[in-house]
Amino acid sequence: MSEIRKVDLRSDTVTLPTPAMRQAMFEAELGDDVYGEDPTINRLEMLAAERMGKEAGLFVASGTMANLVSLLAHCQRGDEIILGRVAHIFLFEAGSSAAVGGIHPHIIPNQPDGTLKLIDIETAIRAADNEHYPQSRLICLENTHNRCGGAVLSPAYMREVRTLADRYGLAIHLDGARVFNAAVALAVAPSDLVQDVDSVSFCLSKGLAAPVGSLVCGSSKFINRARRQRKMLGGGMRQGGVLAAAGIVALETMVDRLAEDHANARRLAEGLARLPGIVLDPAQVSTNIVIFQMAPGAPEPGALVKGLAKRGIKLSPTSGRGLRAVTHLGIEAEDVDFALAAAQDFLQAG
Ligand code: TLP
Repeated sequence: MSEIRKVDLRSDTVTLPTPAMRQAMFEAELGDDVYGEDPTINRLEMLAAERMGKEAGLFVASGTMANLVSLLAHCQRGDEIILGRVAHIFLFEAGSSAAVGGIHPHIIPNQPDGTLKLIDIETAIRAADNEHYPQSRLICLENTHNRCGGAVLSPAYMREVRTLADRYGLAIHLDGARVFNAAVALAVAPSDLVQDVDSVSFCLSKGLAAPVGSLVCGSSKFINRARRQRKMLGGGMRQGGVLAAAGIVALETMVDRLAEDHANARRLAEGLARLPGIVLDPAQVSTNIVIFQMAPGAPEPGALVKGLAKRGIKLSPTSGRGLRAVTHLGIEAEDVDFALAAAQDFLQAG
């Protein structure tokens, strides 16, 4: 009996470290990071800062921790952050900024392209001299935008938000969990995409395929504050160079191949858009995330997830009638075609 093919499209977080990463982990030079003495972590932090065009970097356990230490380093208790209604920080980080930092989220609509309208941001900014209000402190953006189907924010848009933020004395944090996908899609250096933000977080453990870890980058002063917050959260890394070693391989060798994930996502989107009952505009897919809807009257998203699981394919429901499929290392064009054939089979046969 031939083995059933497995195609896991739930997330790019499911990627496994490459043989080169495992080798680098095995050979990593280590020390105690809480004394600042893990040479591999120090190297990764410098490399990350250099790629982002910032003064310093900080290695943390996850994207969630990267965002949290950033927000804690920017804000005091009672301060307000302005962010999109479907921002990852708002939807999927267990309310950590409020729970841990006493930070008040002020959510405004995300446009389908992941942006926040400048007028909406400006309207959300509080008058600084009115004691009734929390103090507006920070604008949070996300690039690529997860819930907006991997949408890419352009350097020109970032510049506009910077100009607005400067008028009101606000800082900007970018949740750049997938900022390398954005950079590859736009064919620009990541530093060009983040030059107008005060802090950026990005993940090694998504499309870049490292096993664990994220970075925060910003000014040296900001990173010193973030390092203290990381310590407070119990995130000191000790001999974490075993993980950082894989991160260095990720940054040095895994960025350019993200273009393959984008091509496969486009292939998947074009195929899905041709199937009955699926609502999707493939032109909206510019990176590795495909979000689509089941039309009214078509099977429920949960039924499609189950039907595909039986055929060896995993994807995730989002909300309402939505579903998400993510391409990544290990997903080839043939896997996409296999998933499309299975979806067609399910939609025809049930
Ligand atoms: N996103 C995960 C899930 O949490 C939904 C995924 O599968 O996409 N920012 C953004 C934009 C993210 O997409 C994620 C992870 C994070 C932050 C958090 O990263 P981790 O999972 O490392 O805490």
